[in-house]
Amino acid sequence: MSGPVPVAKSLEDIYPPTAIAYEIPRWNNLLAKFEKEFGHPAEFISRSPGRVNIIGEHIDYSLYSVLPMAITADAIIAVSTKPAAADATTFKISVRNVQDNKFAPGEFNVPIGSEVEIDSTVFEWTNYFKSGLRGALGLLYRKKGADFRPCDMEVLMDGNVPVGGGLSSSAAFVTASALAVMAANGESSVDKKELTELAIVSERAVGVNSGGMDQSASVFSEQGSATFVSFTPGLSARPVKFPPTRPELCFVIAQSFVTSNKHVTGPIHYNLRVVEVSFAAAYLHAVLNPPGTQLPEDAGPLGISLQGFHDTFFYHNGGSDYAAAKSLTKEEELRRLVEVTKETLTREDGYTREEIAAVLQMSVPELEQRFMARFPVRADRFKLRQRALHVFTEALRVLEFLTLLERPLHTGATDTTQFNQELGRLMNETQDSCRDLYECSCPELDDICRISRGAGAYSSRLTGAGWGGCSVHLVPADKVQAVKEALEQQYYAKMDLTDEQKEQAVVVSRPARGSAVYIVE
Ligand code: NG1
Ligand code: MG
Repeated sequence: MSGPVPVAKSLEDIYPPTAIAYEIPRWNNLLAKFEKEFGHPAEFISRSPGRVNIIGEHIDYSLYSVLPMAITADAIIAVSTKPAAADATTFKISVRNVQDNKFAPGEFNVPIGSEVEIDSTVFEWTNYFKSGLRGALGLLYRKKGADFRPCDMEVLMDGNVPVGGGLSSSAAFVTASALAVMAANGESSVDKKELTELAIVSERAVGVNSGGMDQSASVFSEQGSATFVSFTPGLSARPVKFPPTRPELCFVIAQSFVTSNKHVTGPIHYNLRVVEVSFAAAYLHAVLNPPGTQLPEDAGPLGISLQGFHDTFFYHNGGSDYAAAKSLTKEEELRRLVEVTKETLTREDGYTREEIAAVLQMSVPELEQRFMARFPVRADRFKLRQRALHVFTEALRVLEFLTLLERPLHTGATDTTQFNQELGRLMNETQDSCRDLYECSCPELDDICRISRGAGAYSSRLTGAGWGGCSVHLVPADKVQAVKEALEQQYYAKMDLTDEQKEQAVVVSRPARGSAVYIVE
């Protein structure tokens, strides 16, 4: 799946046939509006989709593999460029949104040769463009040298991934923005891996210490396949097809309409979880690996990860279980880690800063400086046991899910109900673990899952960060309507929703394509 981001020649190269009738007027509107706003036509459009995560929740930042898929909804960004004037010390970016009643235009001048500043304490939609810009510029300066002069850009964006809904509108926007900046500055061929890596790091500038699942799904995905994303050693992604089943399987996405704004809740939700799993990695390492062994610095948001502990535990020369590892499969390694976590992290009620600092042989201020300085968190106790148990069991479920998908089904089987149910069981276990161990569900999402399973879904679970947002359901094709109706009657009817919200509430989604550039002729 590596290689350059494709340059699309027509919308058929980007969308499934069923979406074309909707996309043509949308793209024409973007181009017409661009010309009206800026007085000349756009040169190209960059595009990156949202995603739904099938399985592997809250483990990407612990560097365990995940299985998301891109959706059709996306961010499309029309762009025109102008070379920076010879004597200019800054270049200028003008960013507008098709929905200008909701998203005010932004204009900023960036000093040539310096990093783009982003104030993550102020929540502005243009921050997402800036974060793509910042990442792309970093790469461009590295590639083209210090003399490189970025061009001025005029930008008009249209996004139809629901915001704050767990479908990663943020990653769609950041990756499309970074791609736009690369293409604007003459990179006609943008490497998918480079684009993804820069988008992962630069999205953190917006204030969320996120993992790399969303950007990977958004860039790498191929139509008709889910995307298996791994983070070690290095980022990689490969397509995974669902085998034909009977009954046919559908992915249904249902909104909870509970908006979880990570910029507000980060210190008690998302960013806190990143700290908790990093603490767990350091703690398990300190107790279980031989003194003097270093936990390797890695691509985790805080520079260490449970995956790093895992590798050190089994594979570091002199690491404690080194010998045993030789005969263990990855699944068995994870089962062993579940056992040692239960034996080592025994406190159900969480650990204090003092307790963690003592085991890590640091002072509390040192601990805070190391783990909580860049992204502040609010907690007195840190639930290392529950968080680590979620991560190891979820990483295991992802592998089991993949094994099921890749095990050849009996071709021509007239009934694959058992297989469908096995997939469903794993996804349901994810929901239980998210609710009980990771505490990232909410009563509304729990309700949605209960209703949908009651109406015939094999499985229902939150998708994305949780605490609100979206849910994903694996549903036999002949039960989709029943699930929809049950959710309408038992969940949405109680809410005060606009017509647009009602229309978007429950949709069937098929694995869609990743990022692309389209040159306007
Ligand atoms: P959402 O909230 O759906 O964008 C977030 C993270 C992911 C991953 C999931 C949980 C961002 C950009 N993404 O997704 O990296 O950790 O939560 O699995 O914050
Ligand atoms: Mg997001």
